Amino acid sequence: MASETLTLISATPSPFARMNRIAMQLKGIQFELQNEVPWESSTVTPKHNPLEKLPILLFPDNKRAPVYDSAHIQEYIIQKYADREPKLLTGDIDLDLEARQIQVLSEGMMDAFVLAFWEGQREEDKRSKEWMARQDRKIDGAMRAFDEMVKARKNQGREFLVGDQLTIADIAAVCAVGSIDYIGVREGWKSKYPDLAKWWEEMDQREGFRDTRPVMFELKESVV
Ligand SMILES: N[C@@H](CCC(=O)N[C@@H](CS)C(=O)NCC(=O)O)C(=O)O
Repeated sequence: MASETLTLISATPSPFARMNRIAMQLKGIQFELQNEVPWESSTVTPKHNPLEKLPILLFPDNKRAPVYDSAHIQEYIIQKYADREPKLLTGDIDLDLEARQIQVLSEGMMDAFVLAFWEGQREEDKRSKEWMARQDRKIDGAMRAFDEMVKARKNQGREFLVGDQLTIADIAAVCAVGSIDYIGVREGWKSKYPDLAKWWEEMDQREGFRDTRPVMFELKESVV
């Protein structure tokens, strides 16, 4: 397994795929990045995932079924490359459940962000204010929750969200907060949550994080 090259179907701005890119880079897993625009008709995502979403992990000669959903790909990486450092989980059941919970929160925030983004792309009179407000509440709720976690950990003198080493929780939270920062949908978030901002900025400089930051792509087809 160590020498095989995997393929990650990704999109340059995708915070979901970024989670997997960081984990694979840190573990030294060989992979090729196949960048796609998943909303365009030419995308190959429906061939590999009935949900038509990326990230998707593909295997040489298709010897294994594609693995999709960012959190599930993290699980695959952790389980199948358990012998490689960093482990990205702590080995303690309760702490690891906590790490996975933070990953769920991050993924949910990114999902809400994507839904709000597309709603905002509709013509003004076709947008649902209620729907946008619902997604905005989820994003703001998650930002508040991340800020509270970071503050609590800071008070305990801890650098990471769970345990004493970097885990999938830190990776997921950095990618989720990074998507908000990158698109600029929450101007002033850094002054509203200074502890979260400081933690995020430091984490975002780390190996694996600094070279996977989002890059916008050009969308040529209409989506909504
Ligand atoms: N929950 C999924 C969400 C992935 C997702 O929304 N990916 C976007 C790209 S950033 C996508 O492929 N969207 C295409 C679509 O929704 O049809 C995951 O964590 O992998």
